[in-house]
Amino acid sequence: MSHDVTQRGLVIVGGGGHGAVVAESASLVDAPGGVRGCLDDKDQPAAAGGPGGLDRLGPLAMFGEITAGGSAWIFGIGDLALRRSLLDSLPDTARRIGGAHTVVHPKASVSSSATIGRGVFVGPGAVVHTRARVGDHAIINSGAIVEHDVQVGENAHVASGAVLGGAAWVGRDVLVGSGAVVLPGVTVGDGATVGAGSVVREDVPDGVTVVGVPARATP
Ligand code: JB2
Repeated sequence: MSHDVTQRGLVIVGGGGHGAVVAESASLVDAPGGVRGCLDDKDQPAAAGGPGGLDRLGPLAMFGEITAGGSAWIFGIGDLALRRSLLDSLPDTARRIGGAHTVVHPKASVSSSATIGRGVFVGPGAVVHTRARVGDHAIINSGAIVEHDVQVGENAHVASGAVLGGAAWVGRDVLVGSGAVVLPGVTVGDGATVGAGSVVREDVPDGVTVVGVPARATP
């Protein structure tokens, strides 16, 4: 096991199921220096070991060293609150971004007029359309559709099969659950959660969870 943070290679921050997906996707594209391994608190995280398994480089507490050392890295963990707290543990914006590396699966489709931030993961079958803007560290997961002129905030997660209609606006740290639909032009505020399969027809305030068809705030 190596703890040399200056080594080349992409570090996956989190070694569970999402880490495995991000690592496999990165291995199919041009990750700088290949995939070096993962950080995880478990000695034997799910993404480690076995054929094609990741090396575990150390615990999540090494995140600061990894970013300060200039390693290329990407979050490989789904928990948005944990991702946010790791980002906020870093001293300033420059270090937050550092070597954050974007991975776009080769079977995703991203418009040439879309803007994709740093540290973003775009999964297989996802579509990011004309003039959409995707913020740093966001996840556009497998089969999600981000329509034209949509904005997705920093560290938001558009889960598998979700659809964001044209010019929808999704804030930072938002989870849009699997298969949910946000109708065109609708705003989902920072830190909000949209339950899986919901259909969001009206704006969602910051921090509020909505579920159902049509989506309503949970009490
Ligand atoms: O505080 C923690 C924590 N500390 C370390 N909270 C959570 N949730 N996980 C923590 N970990 C490490 O993250 C665990 O040791 C574990 O190895 C990893 C989480 O792996 P898991 O497979 O449980 O979840 P995931 O984040 O990789 O994937 C979730 O999000 C994806 C986007 C799942 O819900 C997936 O189904 C989903 N596709």
